[in-house]
Amino acid sequence: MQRPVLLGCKGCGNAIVESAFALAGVALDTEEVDYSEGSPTRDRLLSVNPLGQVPALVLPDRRVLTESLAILHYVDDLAPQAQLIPARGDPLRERFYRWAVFLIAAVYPTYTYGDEPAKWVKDAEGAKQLRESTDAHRKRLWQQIEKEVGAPWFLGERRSALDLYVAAMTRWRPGRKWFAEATPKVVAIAEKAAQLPGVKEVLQKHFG
Ligand SMILES: N[C@@H](CCC(=O)N[C@@H](CS)C(=O)NCC(=O)O)C(=O)O
Repeated sequence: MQRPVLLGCKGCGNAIVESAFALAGVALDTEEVDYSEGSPTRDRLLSVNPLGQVPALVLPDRRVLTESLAILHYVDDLAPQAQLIPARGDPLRERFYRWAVFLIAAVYPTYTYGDEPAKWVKDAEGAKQLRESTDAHRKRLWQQIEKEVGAPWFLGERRSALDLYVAAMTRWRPGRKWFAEATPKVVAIAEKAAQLPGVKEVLQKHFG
């Protein structure tokens, strides 16, 4: 049977959805692309996702799914036993969505605009400021999350895909040392999630 193909790059957000596939035991092929301007694989990525972002999933019938949360829904539909998203009627469902969308809509864009700030502003001084302001904003967002998380998982006793976001995103800027000092509860969740079957191997592959 043909498998879905996940376009992504080493250490990128595709690690989150790859972890979900692994945890759910759903077979997947991966394809390495580099989203940078001028890269030899950028045209391929744009042909799948005109936004030029990963993760992007191509289903066996050629339908395309972009956006990590949409892809997680696809996996959750195939394998609800993986406990990625609290089901309808579960009182934790609203909390799940609040914080999943917070991670995607508030935290993730600090990278979109901060990773390569020169793309968005006129000069080097503007780029420096944008990098600094998005880095500082991200720290405030994570500190807000630190006040909200449960234990041992983000939602408390119940595991969810939020733990997979945290496991991958705490490997990004501002770096593990900052997270350990400023957000120890978040890091405890990340470390626990990194031991989940399948997830461990995916994180090892992406982050060493
Ligand atoms: N909202 C998207 C964000 C995806 C995203 O920003 N991915 C980064 C890599 S981790 C990317 O492709 N950056 C390149 C760009 O934005 O041009 C999601 O949740 O999947």
